Amino acid sequence: MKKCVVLVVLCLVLSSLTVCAAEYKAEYRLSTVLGPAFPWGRAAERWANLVREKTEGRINIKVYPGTSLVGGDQTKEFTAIRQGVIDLAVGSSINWSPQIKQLNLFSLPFLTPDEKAFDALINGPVAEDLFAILDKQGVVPLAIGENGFRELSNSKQPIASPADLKGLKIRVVGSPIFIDGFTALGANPTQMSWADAQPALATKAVDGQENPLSVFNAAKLHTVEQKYLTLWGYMADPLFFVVSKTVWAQWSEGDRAVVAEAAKQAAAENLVDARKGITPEDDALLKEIEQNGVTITRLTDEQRKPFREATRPVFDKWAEIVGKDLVKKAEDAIAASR
Ligand code: X2X
Repeated sequence: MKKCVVLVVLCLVLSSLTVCAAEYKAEYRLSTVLGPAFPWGRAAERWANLVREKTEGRINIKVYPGTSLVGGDQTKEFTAIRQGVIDLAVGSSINWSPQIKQLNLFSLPFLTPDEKAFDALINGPVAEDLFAILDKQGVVPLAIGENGFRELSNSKQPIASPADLKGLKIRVVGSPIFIDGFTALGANPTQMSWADAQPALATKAVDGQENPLSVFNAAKLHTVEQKYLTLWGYMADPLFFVVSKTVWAQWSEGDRAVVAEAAKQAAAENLVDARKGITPEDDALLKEIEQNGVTITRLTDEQRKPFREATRPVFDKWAEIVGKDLVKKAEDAIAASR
């Protein structure tokens, strides 16, 4: 009799384990644009490793950089999460803006003056609103990190005024707000994926691009003719750590908590990583870029003004698209951060 009870219990345990195993996938696919040479890719790896460790391998996440799950077309990443092609992502607001117009908030030219202002956006009521929007769109948002302030580089000349930008062919990212912004500044913007951008710079098919300094340096853009860099800080793109709702529903309550906690930890570490070496206290990354032969132009507030004025109509047009209330909330949060 005793033996029988033991056997029944054993069967129950085993069958529940089998059910568990059937519900969890052997591998969960996490999409990013940049790989582990960059803060962005490191953040994704960190998230995956923390989850693997803390779930004792129950949730096994593999990182797919280069948005390889959507053939490198980063503007299709968000749709692919909704369609179940991608299980998790650490994604930039810029790449998801074609599907979620409110994410263009971060791309409004010169909305966000510095990291303090950026922090006010990713921590307060603005982030809450955006999380609610993402949730409605079919993903579970868990944390926000940062790609970084996007600075302008080119192969032709130092840029200190919109006139210097005139006619330059600039590679821009997925959302049409960038076409509008660079057109307003007199440049000739052309949209392409990150994968296409590097060969286009190398062959001088385009003159310039804009990306955070950590990306500029790790991608060695000085080796693809990018000799001039302007620090204008016209926007920074956040990175959203999300899980597909379908996948989320498969996980136990306890595992969800682990995934959420790990996302928060990876995002907090990413903020430190993404900002390293580009502050007045620690400018090691900037020095390295200069040592690579790049001329850096640092815009003064006065020099930034004509850029801001030229892009104001773009700001106003896109504030309507984003939603006036959300923009007002963002402006209030930034003002309070001063
Ligand atoms: O494509 C870019 O420029 C990048 C890597 O910064 C983004 O994915 C937004």
